[in-house]
Amino acid sequence: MTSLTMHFSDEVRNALDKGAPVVALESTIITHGMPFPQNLEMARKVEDVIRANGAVPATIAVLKGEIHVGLGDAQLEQLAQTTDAVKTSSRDLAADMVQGLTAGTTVSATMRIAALAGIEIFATGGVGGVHRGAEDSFDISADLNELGMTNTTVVCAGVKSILDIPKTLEYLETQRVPIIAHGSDDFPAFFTRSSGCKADHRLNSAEEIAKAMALHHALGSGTGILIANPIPEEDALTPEFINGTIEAAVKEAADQGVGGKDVTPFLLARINELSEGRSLKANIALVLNNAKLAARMAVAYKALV
Ligand code: PSU
Ligand code: MN
Repeated sequence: MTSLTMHFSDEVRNALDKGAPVVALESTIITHGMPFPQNLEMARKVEDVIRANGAVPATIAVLKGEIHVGLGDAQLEQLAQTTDAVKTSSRDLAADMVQGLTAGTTVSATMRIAALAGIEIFATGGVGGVHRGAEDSFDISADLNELGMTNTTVVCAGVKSILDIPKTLEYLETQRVPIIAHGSDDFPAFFTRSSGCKADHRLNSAEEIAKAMALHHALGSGTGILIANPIPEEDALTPEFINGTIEAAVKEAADQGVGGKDVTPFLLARINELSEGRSLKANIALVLNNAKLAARMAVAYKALV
């Protein structure tokens, strides 16, 4: 029988042993979501923000076929620079590990590993969702099904309008995933503070969200929770600017026949290029904002349980 080994950094191991607050971080955002060197700068800053807000960051990745929970700076730097990392979702993990691959973990894979490691909260930028035209392509991110079966609370800034946002929200309802907006009535659209869709619930503080997490767990719900934290006003892009860029990128992907797991990385890279870096700047700002909320939630949650 092959058993699963996970490597923990000392910092994360100590924190988990003490029952101290820990926040998980994904790594597809590093390997496939942003270009070097901004990806490395972002990854380091996110960890600093989590520490500054009282929690320990646990960046999760697969390095040469092995799961790591908490990366040292040299590992982070290497991952940010590597050009042969694959993108691994929860269903890909086993096969990628057997082949000894290095992989950025998507939201679904990171949730799965965080749950196994005993980490309740995970911060990222955006989650995957139901793609536009899914009625023909069936392209629905595995992130949504993982949210429906794994009890990890994911803090994001909503989803990008590269996706069909109303369908994504409907799908999450079917999966019994609560959607809670932080300090807003609206579900945010990543670069902008509103998608035009209402969020099901609004909670205004990390403490309230932590209480909801504890109750959701006590109810035996078994699913994840999606916390939608709008991008700060001063970092938000205007819908007029970003929507044109997104439309152009979506059209290019269709014209070039981009499919499967390449769709999301292709769109992220093209949006960044077409917006001349403005989307990347906003993306980094919202990830830091999510890390801060997630760290405060982790502190509040540990005070409750
Ligand atoms: N959306 C973003 N940035 C990202 C991703 C999505 O705005 O970096 C990444 C996340 O890792 C997410 C994955 O889990 O893409 C979803 O990929 P797919 O759509 O192929 O399921
Ligand atoms: Mn897909």
